[in-house]
Amino acid sequence: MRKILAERLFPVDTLRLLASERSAGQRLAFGGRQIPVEVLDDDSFEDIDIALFSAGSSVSARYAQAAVDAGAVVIDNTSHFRMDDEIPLVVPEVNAYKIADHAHRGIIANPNCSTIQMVVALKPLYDAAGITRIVVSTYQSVSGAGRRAMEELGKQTAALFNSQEVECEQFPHQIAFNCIPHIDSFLPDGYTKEEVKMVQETRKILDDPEIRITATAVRVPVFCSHSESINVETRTKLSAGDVRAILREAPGVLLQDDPQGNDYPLATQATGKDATYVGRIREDDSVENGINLWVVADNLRKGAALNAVQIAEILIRDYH
Ligand code: 11C
Repeated sequence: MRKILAERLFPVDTLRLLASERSAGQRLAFGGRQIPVEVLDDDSFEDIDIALFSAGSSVSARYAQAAVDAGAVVIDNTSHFRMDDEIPLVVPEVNAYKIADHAHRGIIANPNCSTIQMVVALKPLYDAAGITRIVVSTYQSVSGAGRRAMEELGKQTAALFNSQEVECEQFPHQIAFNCIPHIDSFLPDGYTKEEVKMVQETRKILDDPEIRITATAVRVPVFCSHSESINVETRTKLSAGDVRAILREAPGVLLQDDPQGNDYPLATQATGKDATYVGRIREDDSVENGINLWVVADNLRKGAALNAVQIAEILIRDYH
């Protein structure tokens, strides 16, 4: 978030960094200065206009209201408020108009990273032809599970090359050279919470509770950027050429679809970039109006920090 605020020249007057006792006293760089980390408490938000929360659901549950009470607008990166009917769930390229609804509760929710890149790619198709059904399988990088998970992939890879035992702490199984069909916890119906988030959040953001959606979320040994295979059924027919023409003009999307030239979205190339990359566009002849897409985005940028900062940019541009 600090990096993206600085890169985009966000007009920051004062930046305060709030965290737990454990991090207090550290100094972190911003705008050529070293800013001390302070301990978060109920009085932390005096004179704050925008509070970006990204410290887990329990912290948002405990402190978001304190920020609102002090006069700040909260942009929350956790899942805590996402499905609350009074709280807008926003991806600026898709439903920026919903930012107006922050007036009700003073909070705007940032969706799950896997949802964000899917709706950026699908909204233009939804507007052009309607969407009746989505089948999505994800290939999610370890950075979605945090810094320690990234370290675990590195350590396991090194251990395997040195014929040493692999230790598993962040994932239930070895992640190096493996794919784990398990992200977040399992629910009684056999789906994971990550999969259910993709279903529920997509319906809320596209404002269409009728869309049939099913998801399979898989962790893969990639450090950064999530990839998704998306099969979509539209209400009216779109050819692969139509989809390319629509997505070429779509906000936030970069079309990368030249399979003959071996050119298609890749996690390694999307990392550090802001766009949602779409390629491998094909008609699915097994159903009447089917399209297949391969969608890749940097989960830490568009999937999290960038989306939050884009919301903040619209807030200060249009609402203050
Ligand atoms: C992952 N998508 O890759 C998750 C991380 O609801 O904000 C983000 C979880 C969330 O593990």
